Amino acid sequence: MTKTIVNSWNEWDPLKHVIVGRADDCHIPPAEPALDAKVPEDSDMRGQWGRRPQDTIDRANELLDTFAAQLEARGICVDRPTPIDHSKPVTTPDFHTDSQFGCMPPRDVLLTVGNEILEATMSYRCRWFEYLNYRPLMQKYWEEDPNFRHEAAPKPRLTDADYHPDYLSEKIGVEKRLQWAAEKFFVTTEEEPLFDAADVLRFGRDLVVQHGFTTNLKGIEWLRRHFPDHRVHAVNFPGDPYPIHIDATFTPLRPGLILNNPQRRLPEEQRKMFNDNGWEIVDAAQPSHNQPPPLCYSSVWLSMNVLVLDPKTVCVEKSEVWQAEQMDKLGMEVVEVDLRDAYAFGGGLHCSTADVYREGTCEDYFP
Ligand code: DAV
Repeated sequence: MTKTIVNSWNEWDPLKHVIVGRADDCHIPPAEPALDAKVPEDSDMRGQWGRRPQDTIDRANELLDTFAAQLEARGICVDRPTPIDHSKPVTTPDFHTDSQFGCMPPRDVLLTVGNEILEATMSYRCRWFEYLNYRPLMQKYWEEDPNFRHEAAPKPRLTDADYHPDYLSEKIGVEKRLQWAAEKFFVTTEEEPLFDAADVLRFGRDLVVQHGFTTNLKGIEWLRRHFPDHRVHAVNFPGDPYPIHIDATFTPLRPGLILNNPQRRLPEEQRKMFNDNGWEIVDAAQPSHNQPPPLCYSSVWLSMNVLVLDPKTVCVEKSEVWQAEQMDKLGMEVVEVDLRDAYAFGGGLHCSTADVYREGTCEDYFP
């Protein structure tokens, strides 16, 4: 008898098995082009690097462990990665960086499409070896599930040719950044295919991919050729001056309903597939906070970085009361999860997890 371990086609079918990241040994990596482009100009992180303070690691782990236990209490199987030593440098024939990032957040590295888990190329040098944190799990799934496809996208060179030097100046200013984002002039060049898994949203037969700092057009074309049975759609959100990862911008909750960040609206001409098929795109509620927590890369919009457990149930961060209220109005049962003190490690509830198994099959929502 064969056992199916890996199966997940979208962001909302009933979740049965998931990976939750760990904060162990997470580092703030030294400066490098694509990472610097994402750190807001007024951030407390500019110029800092090294291992994150132990008390923040312990606190984040406490919250991640509690989140995992909450999921398990709902009958969801939870796996955890095995941290490698992130203080080790990354040296290849093409580049060197003095430390790595961590084993958070798994959503950035692992893209689950059906019976496949694909390791993304990544676009930060400090994240080049991040997949190693998940290899023990990938090997286990591979041993136990004869249909599991474990795939890795070609490792990129990540030479200086991958990054636009214009983004390396200290002070660019938000106005200039917004203009560049509108022109789709991002920090990464088209030297070679680059993508982070968290730029991809799964809608059954359709994959919606954000073109931004961490995913370039060649990365999207690579995904198109790699998944020939899917339709792959490139989207971009001109209102975001630091566009990385789609999951604090565009959040499908169930078939027919998507939350969109009101500061990063999907351009009208990219809405056709949703409009034509009766999907509703609603503005997400305002975040509860004016500032991200200390030493955090992400924006306050982690408020909408929710984890959907099934089309009627969603995990929302505990302090995000406006987002929870909106979910309630949209007919979703809200599960509160305390995770804000782990945001600094790379993101919210969606980021901190990666799908292994959701019930359901590959459906065509945009026929
Ligand atoms: O709004 O800073 C964060 C997404 C993290 N995966 C933002 C995007």
